[in-house]
Amino acid sequence: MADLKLTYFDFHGGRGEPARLALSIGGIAFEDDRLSYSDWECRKPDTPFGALPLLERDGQILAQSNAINRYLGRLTDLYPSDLWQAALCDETMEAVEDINSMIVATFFLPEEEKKAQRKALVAGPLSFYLKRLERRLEERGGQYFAAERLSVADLKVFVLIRHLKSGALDHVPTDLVDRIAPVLAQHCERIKNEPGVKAYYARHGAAG
Ligand SMILES: N[C@@H](CCC(=O)N[C@@H](CS)C(=O)NCC(=O)O)C(=O)O
Repeated sequence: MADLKLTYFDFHGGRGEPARLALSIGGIAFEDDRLSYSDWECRKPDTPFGALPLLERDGQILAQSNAINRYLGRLTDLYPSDLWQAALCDETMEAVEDINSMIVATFFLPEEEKKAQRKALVAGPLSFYLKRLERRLEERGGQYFAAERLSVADLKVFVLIRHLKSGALDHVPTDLVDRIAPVLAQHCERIKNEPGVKAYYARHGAAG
């Protein structure tokens, strides 16, 4: 088995979390390299695109969260082998990336501007994407985003929805998902209760 190291920030969420979950569910040993923001400033210049997460495999580096998710999904049987189902899994992960990019763009704004932009996101594209993600899930049976079984797409959506519901994002109502996309909220609960996901958070002493 190759030597694997996953590098990401030291919190239970974000673009690196689906990869940590996939490795854990797949029972694959890896070095869980968690950086503080001050460590990151020193390491950033030497990374391929100046961003995390990174997966190191036998000394070689892979960047871009969804490339990492696909690779680890294949390694852990959490990525569909059927080409069409794989493409549906990708579609979901890219849609989540669209949402992530919109949210991240508000992180470092002055308070008043952040408030205005987040309210506009909630009223517009964020709600639109959540409803459309829900519709895609329903079209595929309402349980999983691809191949009618757990995949890295479900893990990525779970991490996003949990974040939106957590209250960590000022001006994004914690009941937004429950109100406008209840099937996504149910999906989030279901994935949280997947045995591998539960076991991961229990090991890390986190609520999940
Ligand atoms: N397209 C990239 C985006 C990566 C990205 O923006 N990562 C953020 C954390 S989620 C980051 O490294 N931020 C710190 C920085 O840009 O210095 C991916 O999906 O991996």
